[in-house]
Amino acid sequence: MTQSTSTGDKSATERTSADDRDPLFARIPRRDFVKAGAAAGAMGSLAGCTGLLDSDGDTQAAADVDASVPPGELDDYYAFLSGGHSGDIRVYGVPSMRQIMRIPVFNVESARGYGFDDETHEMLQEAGGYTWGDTHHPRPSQTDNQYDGEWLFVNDKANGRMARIDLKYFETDAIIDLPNHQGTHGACMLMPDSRYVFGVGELRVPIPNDGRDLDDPSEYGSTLSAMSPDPFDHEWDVRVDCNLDNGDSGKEGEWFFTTSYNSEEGVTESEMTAADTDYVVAFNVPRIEDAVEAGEYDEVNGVPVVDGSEDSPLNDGDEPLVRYIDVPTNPHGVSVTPDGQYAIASGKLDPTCTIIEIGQLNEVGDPNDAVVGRVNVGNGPLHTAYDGRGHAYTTLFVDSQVVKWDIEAAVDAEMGSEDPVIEKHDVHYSPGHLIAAESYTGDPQGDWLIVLNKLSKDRFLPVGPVFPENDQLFYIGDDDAGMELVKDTPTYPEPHDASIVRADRLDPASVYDPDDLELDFISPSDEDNFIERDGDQVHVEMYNQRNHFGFSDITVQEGDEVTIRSTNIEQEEDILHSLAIPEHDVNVKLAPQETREVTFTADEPGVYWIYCAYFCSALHLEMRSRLLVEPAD
Ligand code: K7E
Ligand code: CUA
Ligand code: CA
Repeated sequence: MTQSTSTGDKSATERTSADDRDPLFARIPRRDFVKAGAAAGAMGSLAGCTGLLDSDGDTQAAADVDASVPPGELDDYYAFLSGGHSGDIRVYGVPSMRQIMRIPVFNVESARGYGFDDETHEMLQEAGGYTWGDTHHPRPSQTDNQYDGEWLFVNDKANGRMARIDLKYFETDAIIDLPNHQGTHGACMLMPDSRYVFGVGELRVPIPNDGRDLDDPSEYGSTLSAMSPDPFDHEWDVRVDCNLDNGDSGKEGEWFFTTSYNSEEGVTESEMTAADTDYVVAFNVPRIEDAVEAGEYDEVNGVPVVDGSEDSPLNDGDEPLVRYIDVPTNPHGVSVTPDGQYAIASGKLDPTCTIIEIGQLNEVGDPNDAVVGRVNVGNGPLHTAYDGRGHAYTTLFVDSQVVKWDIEAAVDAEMGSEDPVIEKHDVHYSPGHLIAAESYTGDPQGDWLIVLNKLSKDRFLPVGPVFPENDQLFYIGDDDAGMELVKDTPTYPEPHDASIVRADRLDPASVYDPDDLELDFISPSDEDNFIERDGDQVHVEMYNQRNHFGFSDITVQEGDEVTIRSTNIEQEEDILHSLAIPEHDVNVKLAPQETREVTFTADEPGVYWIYCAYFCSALHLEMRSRLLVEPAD
């Protein structure tokens, strides 16, 4: 292991920050910490401004990096963290690590009324009707290998689904239930332009899973599922016999990579760890498209399923559909370097990362010839991120460390060498993913790195037996000083992965555009506001604003099915109302200019106060109407 020392005289321009790269970035008020820190270093006034190893072999703190964002200032980046079995997405600011928002995806969430109004309720029902999911891999859409601010896609490992989040509104707007695999784990788009969204099937099952082959695991399989991003539609599947785990895309619109830890096709842990090697599975997307086009598929559950198994006839010949590359037993993460040259698989049970040269996969012959390097990084390597300066950063779950290593040095070194390792830094504790700013684009920013630790142990005040996770922020912009740990962040369980996006790449709306909504805008005019009865169905349309709803009383009969549609007509940002009805499980969020509809049954006679749950003005408590439910005679 080598460690260079800092000269302590780095100039501001030598250090990388987002606003050095793009003048647009300067529109966001930000701290001047990088320049200030560098200037202080130049004056020699900072103690400990070195990356020297101390006697324990740990890296000492480098220059004081100030990651604070003072009151009134904004962060440089959005981080989108998956919520794991919370089923949601969390939005953080970086470098403050403040949690700014949560976006419910597969979970019902009352603060945002998600799953309560008719539209989101039906979306969740049509996607299976489950009340939870297990989000792991939030992936923002890209154009030309760069985040374009349009969509965020995320998997559901629990129920085999993929969801789309509209980054204009930071809302989940579509969910696809994938019928031919169970447990969608890896998730990523085909780069450079997000032409497909891929859901990677981890849990092998019979295909279709309809009761056949129950106890014949040799007949089980999994699929890589391809969806179009917009409209969000399921296009085709590729079937494989092994399982699939994590996934990432090449940069040229051709290859998509997944890992497989169950080449054995086993069902128990000992069976799944029996073989010395498993796979990186490389999918040739244009070849698969040709097969779909030529009708070379079986239709299963309404989806074209192309056979990509090892002995598929489609894998014979000059242009195999799917290539199986041997890697040491039970790998986990796979990610493609920013230049698109290599796919790097993390060994998990093996202390190495395997480097696959993507260009060589186009050569006919043994795909194992594409393995051009294998670096010994340490125990339990799970995931690898990039800084855009030729370094890889890999989490070591077992060693509770992050290891920084040199990619080209690893290609040049002997297989299994430790020499490419530059630095190891302790983390707290047992890291899963790590993510560097814009790491999986063509142009990583190279300043911030978040390490998502599974265990926090002693890092926070005790809160009983359910511990928070610990998301640790590192500054990685100074190769001489080394990685610097700047912040611990307790997180509600359990983020798996994240994406960090430069703030100026997004342009969220602060009020709704009524043209983007399906339901018609309800103005305060008399024609727009009415109560209509059709048999035992009552339809109400009414606007709302500070500090009232369109009707002060709504009278219905016991047993009526009531639909209330309402528009928040406020033009002013941040003035939300809601439509909450006690004892009816009704709770609809209404942001400015937003129209939503809710349907419920008025099954108990009595008086119910329709009220607003968002504190919207000094007369917020008085913003209410009566629902009068008359007894049936
Ligand atoms: Cu390693 Cu789902 Cu990417 Cu968890 S996965 S850590
Ligand atoms: Cu409207 Cu409170
Ligand atoms: Ca295995």
